[in-house]
Amino acid sequence: MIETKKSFCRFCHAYCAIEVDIEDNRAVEVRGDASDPIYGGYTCIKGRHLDDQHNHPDRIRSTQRRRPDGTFEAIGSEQALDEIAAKLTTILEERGPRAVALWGGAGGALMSLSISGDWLRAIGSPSFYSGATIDQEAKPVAQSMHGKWDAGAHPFEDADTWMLIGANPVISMWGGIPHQNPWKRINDARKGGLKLIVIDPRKTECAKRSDIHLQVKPGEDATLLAGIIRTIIEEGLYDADFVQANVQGFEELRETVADFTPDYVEERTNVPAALMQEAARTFAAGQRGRVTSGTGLDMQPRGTLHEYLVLALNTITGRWLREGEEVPNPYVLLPGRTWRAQTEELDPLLPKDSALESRFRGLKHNDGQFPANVLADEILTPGPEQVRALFVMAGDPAVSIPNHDRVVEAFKNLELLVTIDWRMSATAKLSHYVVACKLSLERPDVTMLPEAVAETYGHGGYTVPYAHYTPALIEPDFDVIQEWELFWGLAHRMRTPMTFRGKPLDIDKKLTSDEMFDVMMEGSRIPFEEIKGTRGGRLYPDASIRVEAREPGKDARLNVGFGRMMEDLREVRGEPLTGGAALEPGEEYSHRLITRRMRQVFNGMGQQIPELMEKYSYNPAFLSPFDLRALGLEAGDIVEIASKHGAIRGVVESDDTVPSGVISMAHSWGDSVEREENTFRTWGSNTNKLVSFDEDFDPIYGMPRMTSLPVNIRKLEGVEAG
Ligand SMILES: Nc1nc2c(c(=O)[nH]1)N[C@H]1C(S)=C(S)[C@@H](COP(=O)(O)OP(=O)(O)OC[C@H]3O[C@@H](n4cnc5c(=O)[nH]c(N)nc54)[C@H](O)[C@@H]3O)O[C@H]1N2
Ligand SMILES: Nc1nc2c(c(=O)[nH]1)N[C@H]1C(S)=C(S)[C@@H](COP(=O)(O)OP(=O)(O)OC[C@H]3O[C@@H](n4cnc5c(=O)[nH]c(N)nc54)[C@H](O)[C@@H]3O)O[C@H]1N2
Ligand code: SF4
Ligand SMILES: [Mo]
Repeated sequence: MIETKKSFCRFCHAYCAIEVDIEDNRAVEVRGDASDPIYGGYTCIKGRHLDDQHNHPDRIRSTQRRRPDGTFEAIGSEQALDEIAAKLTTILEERGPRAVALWGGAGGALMSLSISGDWLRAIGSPSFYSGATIDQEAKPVAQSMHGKWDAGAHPFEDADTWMLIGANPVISMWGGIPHQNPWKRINDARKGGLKLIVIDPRKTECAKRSDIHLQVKPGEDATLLAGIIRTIIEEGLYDADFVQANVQGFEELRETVADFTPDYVEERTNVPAALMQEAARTFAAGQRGRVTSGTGLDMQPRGTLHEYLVLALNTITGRWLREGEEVPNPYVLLPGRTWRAQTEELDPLLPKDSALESRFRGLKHNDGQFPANVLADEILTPGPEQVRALFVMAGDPAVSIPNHDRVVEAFKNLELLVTIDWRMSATAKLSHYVVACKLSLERPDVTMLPEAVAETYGHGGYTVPYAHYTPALIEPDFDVIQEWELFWGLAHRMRTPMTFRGKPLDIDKKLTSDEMFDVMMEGSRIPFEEIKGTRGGRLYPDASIRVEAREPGKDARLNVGFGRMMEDLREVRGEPLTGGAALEPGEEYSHRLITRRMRQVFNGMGQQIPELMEKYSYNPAFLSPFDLRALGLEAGDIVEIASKHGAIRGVVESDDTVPSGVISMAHSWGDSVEREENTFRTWGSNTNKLVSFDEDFDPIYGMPRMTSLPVNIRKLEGVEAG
């Protein structure tokens, strides 16, 4: 008999509300839940194939242990935990806690991220690494220099203008447009008069729906943003009252952007001066709405400066909520708080003198982690600080991080590599133990991540007070565990006293997942019992929660002229112009490689599911039809793409959304490691062989140039690709 149950999809962070048909303890069909108040039945192709992920023939149904000959054998999870705990005890005794590291990946739920971090702290190790430092760490770092407006920003719902930079929400479910059916959101809002401005080198799905598209040259957003800010200031289009009452550093900003004249901006960014000015005027003329951004802005060098300019632009145009306004999302699962029309001054997230140093490139521990930049070197380089054991939780760093070859060499060098995943990822294949995990429909969960993400990144979560609790829908009859059980199981065996969310965790009595959530949700604005008792997603509005007045004595101001950022901007103005794709005069590069997200996958997730691979089973190298002709190429041809740091092979595809001189490709493809060189039609090409941590990286969190990367493209004849 088929039974239909409500849940939410966790293939990506959008958490769409779904209905799942279950037959004999197996998911057989997944569709959107049309009754949900905010998703309204929306899903994407990945979500509709969630059942194929759960029932995948290659799914690992028990923990795998590596044999000396490199093959794997199934063992029980309890035995694996005994063995891992024993090995770890030896490493900790011989080397100390810093030798044990953790990679927190993008496939993890909030609970697993929380407990894995708590466990690492409990064993005394600072060696936490995650995708954040090769993603959008620029956002919290920039905010720490600018300050935080306690009441939050204008929501999308009542916006009359929106500016989207380096983000493509209709594909990524990220970047500032609410992630519940962003396609429809944009169309409906534009019908209501919204003016959408998109800044992206590519005519993306969002750019096609914009009123103004600034097709910036990759890597030149600092100049473009400075030009927009200059236009707004020079023409007196800023919110003078807000600036006077709440802002500092305005004169420094005005002086620093003064040299970014429209002509200079046009010459450097390829955006016509008049169009840049029109975008600035259109944005400033709006009363509601804001500028938001995605990875395209942050993966260039100077991501922090870019995000700082985004904040400055929002601030000088007064895009923050004022006293008396209703708080759009006063949170549901996070604790309730007051929302005030005042600035919270933050401690700048610059590595402190006292912070632990990595041994490489002057990078330090910051914001609770070491930069991904140094992970491979910390493993490979002998010394008392050397990392000898690594836990990979819901990530695949063997393909997702730059300096691919060095990362693979490092992982092979570890004494203990433990990965928890549902499949044999590239990292799993290099591991000593691969702990088989439960998948989303097999565990209870809550929609807390979108609330927490909004706190950290300023957008990306819910803009309305929505929450959804789902019980586990399926009870697997094979030996899979949840991530938290791995870390609890180690603490239990190694007698490590630990806390969970700041409260002592009993390491002798194992709670259930639901009981763990009870601990996690203590203090939620709406009692967790009420949320748990509700089937499906629901809104928990409270119109009485309004932005309150500034507290007496709270006189901090939002800072739009932070010294270090102004210095960086002056440095940008001093850079030589190259005209072409090269960064330095005299270098020869024909194209800049830019990042891209593909609808069918979420980073490396989905590449294993045949139903998702019908259009592309690899990541094409998208080029403009003009460039294809100029290079003597046809769609389907094989090319070599070479940066200063490495070369890959790929399959070209014609794409008229890509401008000439640009190549657009998705990351986290290529699988592994021991593959034949020419399997890129099956497995894709790993762009992280082109990116290097060694130069051109952010000095605060080590993120290298991952977009706007100069490359050359060459046709390869006679290469057979599988
Ligand atoms: N060149 C280049 N590199 C990039 C980027 C880029 O744009 N260009 N983007 C960067 C960004 S933004 C990110 S976030 C990182 C991502 O880097 P990672 O987080 O390291 O990579 P993912 O592919 O997201 O890995 C997710 C893993 O989780 C597994 N998984 C899925 N569901 C579950 C589950 O329920 N439990 C467990 N335990 N595992 C699960 C998947 O099988 C997959 O192996 O990559 C970064 N790397
Ligand atoms: N379907 C799908 N969804 C995903 C993912 C996925 O792999 N697939 N990955 C998830 C992850 S981990 C993340 S972090 C988010 C990211 O979400 P987004 O940041 O929205 O990611 P993208 O869709 O790649 O959009 C980035 C845009 O930046 C543009 N860009 C590249 N270089 C430049 C530049 O120099 N300047 C400017 N102005 N723009 C530039 C690209 O053309 C692209 O359109 O998406 C998440 N959602
Ligand atoms: S956008 Fe797609 S993958 Fe993401 S949660 Fe919704 S259905 Fe799942
Ligand atoms: Mo990401």
